[in-house]
Amino acid sequence: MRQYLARATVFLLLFGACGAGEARDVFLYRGDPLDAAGIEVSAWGDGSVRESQEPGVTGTRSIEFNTKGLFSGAFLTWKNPVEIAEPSAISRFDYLLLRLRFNQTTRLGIEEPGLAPNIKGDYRPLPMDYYGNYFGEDLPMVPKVRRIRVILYSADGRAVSHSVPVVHKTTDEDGWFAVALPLAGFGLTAQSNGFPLQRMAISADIEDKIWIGEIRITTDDSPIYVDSLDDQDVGTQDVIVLVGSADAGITSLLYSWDFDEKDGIQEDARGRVVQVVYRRTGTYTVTLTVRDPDGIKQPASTKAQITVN
Ligand SMILES: [Ca+2]
Repeated sequence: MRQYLARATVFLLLFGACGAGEARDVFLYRGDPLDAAGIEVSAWGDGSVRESQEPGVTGTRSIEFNTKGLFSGAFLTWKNPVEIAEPSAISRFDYLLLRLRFNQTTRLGIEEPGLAPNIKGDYRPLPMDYYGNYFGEDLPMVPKVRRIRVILYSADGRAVSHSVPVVHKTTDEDGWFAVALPLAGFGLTAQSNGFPLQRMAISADIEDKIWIGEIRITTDDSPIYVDSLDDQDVGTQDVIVLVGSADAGITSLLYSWDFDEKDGIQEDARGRVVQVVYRRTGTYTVTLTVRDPDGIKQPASTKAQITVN
C-alpha cells in the first residue's frame, strides 16, 4: 500500500508537470526556420554549419553541419534559454534526443576489436563464406560515424558534456537516425537546480556532413529487450557469424559476447555482428549481453547453444 501511494504521488507530480498525461517533451528545434525558432548557428573549431533547405523530421528546414572530429562541428545558440532540467519534471530516463541524417553510411559489419572512440568508423565486412543465418545484404546501412559528442551550456555559466555511440539500427523512411544522450549522462538530475539551456556544441568522431532534423528532451523508460539467438550445429574451423538484435526505445545499446560459458562470462567480442571459430568439437554456450553505455537501464541477455562436430 505504501508503495502504491508513493507511485500515485509520483504519477500526480508527473501528471501535473506535463499535463494531459503526456510524456515529457521539451522541443528545442523541430525544423522551423532558424529566425523563427530563435536559434543562431556558428562554427565550432574547424567545423562549419548553416541552415539547410532539406526538410527536417517534421519541419521545412534542417541544420547542416560538418565535423572533422570530436572538437569540431557546430554551435547552436538559443536567444531565449530553454529550461531542460526542471527539478520537478526531470527523471533519470530523460534524454536529449537528436534526429540526425548522415552523409556517409556503410553496411553494418563486424566491429574492429578494441575500437577506440575516435579512431575510425569502418566495419569489417562479413567473410564471403560463413556459417550463419544472415547474409550481408540483409544487414542495414548504418552511419560511418560511431559516436556523437554534445556540450550543453547554461545561461548561468555551467557547461556539461557527454557522448554516446550511434545506435546500429535502421533509420526511419526518410533516413533519420535517433541519437539519444541521457541527461543523467551529463550529470543533470533533480539536484541540478534546473538547466536553462543557452548553447549546444555538437561533433562526431569522424569527418562527415550531418543534418539535424529535430532536437528535444524526451522520456524513454522502455526496458532493454534482446531477441533470442538460434542454436546452431557447425563444424570445427567454420567461421560463424552471429548477429544480435535488441531494442530499448531510443537508447543506444552496447553488445557484448562471450563464446564459452564454461570459463565464465567475459567479453570475447563486441558489436551487433561478431564472428567466432571453434577449433575443438563440443557444445558451447554463447551469451549475448546488451546494456546501455550509461547504465540507465537494466542489462538484458540471451544464450544459445553452438554444437561443434
Ligand atoms: Ca567465457
